[in-house]
Amino acid sequence: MPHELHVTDPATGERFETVPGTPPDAVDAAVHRAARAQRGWADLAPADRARLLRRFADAVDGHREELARLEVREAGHPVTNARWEAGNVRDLLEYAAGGAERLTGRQIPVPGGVNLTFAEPLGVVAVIAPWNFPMPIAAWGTAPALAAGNAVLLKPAETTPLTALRLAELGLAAGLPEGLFQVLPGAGPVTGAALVEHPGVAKVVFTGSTAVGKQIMATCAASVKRVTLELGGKSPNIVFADADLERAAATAPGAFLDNTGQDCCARTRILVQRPVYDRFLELLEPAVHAFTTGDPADEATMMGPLISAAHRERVRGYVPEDTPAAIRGKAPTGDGFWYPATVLTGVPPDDRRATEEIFGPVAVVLPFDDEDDAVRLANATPYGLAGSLWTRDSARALRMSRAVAAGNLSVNSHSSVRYWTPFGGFKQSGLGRELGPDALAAFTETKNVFISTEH
Ligand code: TXE
Repeated sequence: MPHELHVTDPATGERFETVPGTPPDAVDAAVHRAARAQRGWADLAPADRARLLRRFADAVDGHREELARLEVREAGHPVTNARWEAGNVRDLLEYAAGGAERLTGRQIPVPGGVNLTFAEPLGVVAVIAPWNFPMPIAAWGTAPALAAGNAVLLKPAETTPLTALRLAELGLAAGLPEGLFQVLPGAGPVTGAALVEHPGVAKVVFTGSTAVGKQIMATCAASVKRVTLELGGKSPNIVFADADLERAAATAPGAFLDNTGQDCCARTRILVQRPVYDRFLELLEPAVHAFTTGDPADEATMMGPLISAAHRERVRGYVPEDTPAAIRGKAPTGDGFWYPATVLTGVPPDDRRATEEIFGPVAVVLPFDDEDDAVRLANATPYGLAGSLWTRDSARALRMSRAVAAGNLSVNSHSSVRYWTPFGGFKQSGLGRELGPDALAAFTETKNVFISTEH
């Protein structure tokens, strides 16, 4: 059954483009085309693969503003963020190109012969991307997979197919072989499911909800298909009484409002040590109000709308806009999927607003007594993606870094993502790691070969 995707501007609610979805038989044809292209690609000298990936990176760089504007239109991201996102795709392609050149096997001494290992590409990789960071997350899977000699079939989210389609055009124009990197827009349960189930797909890289991630992992288990999962989060921002409180409060809004809270690393549980709890809230209030919300095309905008009307309903399901709040920012009214920055206090730590991923600009502030209490609260969710620790005591920072069960922690900072450091989740936040020096290893299979020298 053919299906269509309607692309809507989240800032105005206007539908401005319709994209045909990819039915299962077209997925099948795409897998076969990708498999053919992959064989030639894997046979290229690594330096030649790297050269083409660098050309692709240059093409992205040359179209950075166009890609950023497309992201503003279909995802509602502030234009300054969208430019960073397009730049991140370029950086990833360049970094992966270097990885292609350094990918080698090993020779391991054994008696009676020679033992070699080969880093073999997997074949055809499916990258299923979400709508919250459509370009970067697509590239996190695509760039290292291509660099390691694989073909990639990218399925963007229903709401954000346009930047992905443009990236595929740029890749082709930069000289990537036809069929090697294809974008298959479509509904998750149709196009996504067909990719996950296809026997010709060797690996699925999925970023999205924990519920769909579990389903995909179960389907992959049937054929032991490789899988990398980046799922949700409910990350803590832990502020100790000995912290630089001004800095902690000034930066806390960005850590849960950036991308309108639609960020798997969003620090939406702000844990504050009791003696500085009131003071922290006093400092937080003006910082939340300073987080300008409005037209994403405006250079000064820091927060745009939510992605869709349906998603806003989901956020409202947790926190209706008339819920009493300790701090509530201002958002535009009228058309567009607007929702104001919201800070809740007095929420019990086991309340679903304090434990489940809302994926909107909502944070809860919870008091704690000491390190043990902070660790207990920090770890009291099924998630373990990210977290921040604010303290001037470096021994405490290290103790806490070891005790908090999360894949990405930052001390006196909120940064969790750099393309050259590893990223991924503990517990139900995911499986495997992306980015960083080992990113290519997730797209190869180690083959061990022993050659006897006896006669
Ligand atoms: O996610 P889905 P949704 C979380 C966040 C959000 C919630 C729901 O809490 O509110 O998930 O968002 C594809 N087989 N995150 O509904 O459905 C789908 O088409 C194969 C966190 O948008 O998981 C899209 O491309 N694919 C997150 C992708 O999966 C399927 C980012 C993600 O969509 C499929 C996004 C299926 N059966 C949401 N069903 C993060 N980790 O950053 C759907 N898809």
